Amino acid sequence: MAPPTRGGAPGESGMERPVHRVAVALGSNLGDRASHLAFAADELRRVLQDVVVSTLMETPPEDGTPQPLFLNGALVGLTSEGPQRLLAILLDIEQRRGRVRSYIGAPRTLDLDLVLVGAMRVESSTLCLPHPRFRSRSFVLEPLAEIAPTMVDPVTGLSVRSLLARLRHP
Ligand code: PH2
Ligand code: MG
Ligand code: MG
Repeated sequence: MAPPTRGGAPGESGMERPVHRVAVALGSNLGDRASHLAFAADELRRVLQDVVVSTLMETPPEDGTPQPLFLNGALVGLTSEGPQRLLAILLDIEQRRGRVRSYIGAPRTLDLDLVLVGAMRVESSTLCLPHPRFRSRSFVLEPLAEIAPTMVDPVTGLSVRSLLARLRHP
């Protein structure tokens, strides 16, 4: 895979794709949760540059049937891959950790959600960007605010820090 460009001086072809900052939400509530999340971070370090991983936090399950506590975190990194390719990479990592989709919202060994890809907005049958529910999820905003407080939601124009403050003090 060609290394991503960093903007600024173009290379010989002048056709490099732009680099964007990506935010991924990490979750697990089945099996060895910490090891599933560590696996995901290791795999994502192979495809993203300058990866930063948040503290992991145990959180009660939100909006679903009663199920085990989650271990949640967030990860940011740089890439020139497009969103569909990133989604395919995340789904592949989930599968290699034994993710089984028995029903919507089922407990999962590993859930990797694409939250933000730079300022991109995507609405396809397979992918919505920004993630449609991340603004109301403290288990996404809290760890993300720790590692990327100034990252901006292109829909509201608010930073992750502001989104978290708004969620805490509506
Ligand atoms: N993920 C969900 C639904 N509910 N609750 C917590 N605490 N953590 C999650 O990662 C989570 C959830 C859907 O993916
Ligand atoms: Mg999810
Ligand atoms: Mg998911």
